[in-house]
Amino acid sequence: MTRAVLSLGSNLGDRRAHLAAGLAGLAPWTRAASSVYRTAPWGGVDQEDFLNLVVVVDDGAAGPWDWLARARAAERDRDRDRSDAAVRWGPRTLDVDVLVVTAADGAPVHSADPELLLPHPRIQERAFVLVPWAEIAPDDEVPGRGRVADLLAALPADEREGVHADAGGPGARG
Ligand code: PH2
Ligand code: MG
Ligand code: MG
Repeated sequence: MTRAVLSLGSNLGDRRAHLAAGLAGLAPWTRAASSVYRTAPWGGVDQEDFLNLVVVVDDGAAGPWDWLARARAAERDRDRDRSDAAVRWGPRTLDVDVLVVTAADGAPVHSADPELLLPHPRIQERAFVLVPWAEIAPDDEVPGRGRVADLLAALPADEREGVHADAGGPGARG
């Protein structure tokens, strides 16, 4: 079995529909899904708020590149722009990021491939990742960095304050 934690985000078009489709695509492997959060844009680009959530997935046969392929497939399904014209940290119909992967023997998977950096390099800077993750798996370890709940507690208050429970409620099906 490999377990992975994925972050889903959307701030372009019908955000709820994009997230719901992403969740549906990942449903065969999903063990836990956080509720939906409305989050201030991270990264300095002036844009609409995002909706974000986190899922825990597992699949005995899947390696890290399979999780990336499934994430990319979910993005393609929502016509995600991956051209050079797309702004770094700019608006997305659907973004699915692989945060961490754990091998069958419990060992964390590390990857320095620029296409798939594991663990994801910016987890500890992002309340939009840590708040939903801490809701469903606060004791998860980010290899080399610490426990999810501790990383969240260590964030500056203004970063945490940009993340709010979404009125649409859990599961992004509304
Ligand atoms: N994704 C980005 C850039 N900035 N900010 C928030 N709040 N949530 C995101 O998912 C996000 C972002 C590009 O992937
Ligand atoms: Mg991404
Ligand atoms: Mg991203």
